[in-house]
Amino acid sequence: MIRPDRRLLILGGAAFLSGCDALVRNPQATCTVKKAEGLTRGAQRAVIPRTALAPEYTEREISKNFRANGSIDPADREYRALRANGFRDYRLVVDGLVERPLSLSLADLKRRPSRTQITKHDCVEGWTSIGKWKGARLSAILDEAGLKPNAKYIMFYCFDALDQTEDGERYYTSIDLVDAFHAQTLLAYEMNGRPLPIKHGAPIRLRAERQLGYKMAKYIKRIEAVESFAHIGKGKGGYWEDRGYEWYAGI
Ligand SMILES: Nc1nc2c(c(=O)[nH]1)N[C@H]1C(S)=C(S)[C@@H](COP(=O)(O)O)O[C@H]1N2
Ligand SMILES: [Mo]
Repeated sequence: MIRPDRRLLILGGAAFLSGCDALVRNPQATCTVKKAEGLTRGAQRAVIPRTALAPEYTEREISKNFRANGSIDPADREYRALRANGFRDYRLVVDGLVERPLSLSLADLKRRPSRTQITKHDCVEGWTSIGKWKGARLSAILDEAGLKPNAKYIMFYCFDALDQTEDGERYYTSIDLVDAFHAQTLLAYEMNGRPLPIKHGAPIRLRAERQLGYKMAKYIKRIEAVESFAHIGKGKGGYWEDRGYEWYAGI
């Protein structure tokens, strides 16, 4: 792991947040999360600001075989047509509680402010993999669209159904504005230096590095800003959330 210059120091069982305390005075400051052994997840949540960066890794630490999970080959007819054409006709729709709804091609997204990061993916099923991601910063896309003051959550609607049928319930999930504007939250179009593979969510998947894997929507079709998700799906904010997973999956 790259040693962050401003890091959480653990000395004799006590946790010192370096740089993180500056966040209290300046919300634009960033600090890096170093997981503290002996601290429960609850205690970590209590001491580590949600804007802190997730740890980043070196090229050498990239997993040889990054696992693919959930859908790996969407059956959706529209998706298959887009895929057959190399996603040239793909448009990402950004709408809902925004001043300027957007419809962005892959080329448009690649022209937006980007970030590259090597991070560890943490699936609730108990496996992790390290990968390198490049994508458009979600914060820049949301600023371009202009969130209305009552927007509280960002919904991600996907092409795939987990039962892999044409009319199955589509995958979806949501994050709040703290995660949406987090510096490492990306609409990723590249993985390990190549176009995002189909099994990992082509053409666009979310990277929200302070969240568990099920929050990182693959095969994104539409992004919607909402005030509440009570009226969407079964009302819990996502496909897995509707089936009992916690809405907040922060790590
Ligand atoms: N659209 C969609 N997004 C998804 C899933 C899915 O089945 N469909 N699975 C989720 C889960 S549980 C995990 S762990 C990650 C897996 O991403 P990967 O296939 O790149 O490892 O994607 C998440 N996003
Ligand atoms: Mo997962």
